[in-house]
Amino acid sequence: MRLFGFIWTACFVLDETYSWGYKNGIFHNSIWLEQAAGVYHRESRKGRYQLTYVEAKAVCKYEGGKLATYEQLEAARKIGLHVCSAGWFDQGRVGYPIVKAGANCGFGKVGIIDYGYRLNKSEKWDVYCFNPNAKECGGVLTDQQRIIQSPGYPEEYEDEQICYWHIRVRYGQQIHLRFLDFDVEEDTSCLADYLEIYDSYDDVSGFSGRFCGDELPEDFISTGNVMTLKFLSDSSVTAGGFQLEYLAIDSPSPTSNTTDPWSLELTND
Ligand SMILES: [Ca+2]
Repeated sequence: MRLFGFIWTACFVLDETYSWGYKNGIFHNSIWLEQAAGVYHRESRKGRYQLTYVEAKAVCKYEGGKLATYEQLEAARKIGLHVCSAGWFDQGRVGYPIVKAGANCGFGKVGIIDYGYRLNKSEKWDVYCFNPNAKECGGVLTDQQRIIQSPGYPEEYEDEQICYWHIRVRYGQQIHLRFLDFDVEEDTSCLADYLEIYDSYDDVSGFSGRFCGDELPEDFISTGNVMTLKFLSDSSVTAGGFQLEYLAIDSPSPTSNTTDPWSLELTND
């Protein structure tokens, strides 16, 4: 069944297939970006604004979803989906959800920035899909200490997961990350499934590492009071998942050695 769907999609988006490509016999398709309320934004692996309407529909269908409707996109926006890229949604409409007004995006407006129903369905945009069965994970974390784990842990994570954890602790603090368990589909460049660390509040700047396989990554301490973790799994082959813990620590002053209890634990051992 899965194979049938795969073949059907592969024929449907043949051009895309070449650019997305196979790797180790696994079909790697487009890139998951943001997700909220079952709505997620995708762009082609070729880059931004590369999907016609037909291709956009095929991208959603391949993952068991559909193009999002205006109402679904608005519901997702209301809980924080903010994306500065126009994508196809239901009935050949194009737009994007804006939560926070900004000069560079959305013409200073808040809401669905709606380009309307496109007459030319060959125009190329990104896409907004809806799949209520895609498991949600991630979130904005502000606790002083917290365990973070892959969806479904200690069970294996599922295919096609995307999780963003944005950690923000008090100003003047840092975030000490410690891995407790780690098992993510192994692949030489970690292109299939991976966990990424960003020393920043987004996944644009501050890239600090991408991890897969079953070797426990080393501890990581943020520069400032924010950090982002991104977990992505592709459409096949899962693994045991991961569990890690973060702890907010007071940034060491130039005169004292450290105020990080985890470092003290290590020293005392
Ligand atoms: Ca995988």
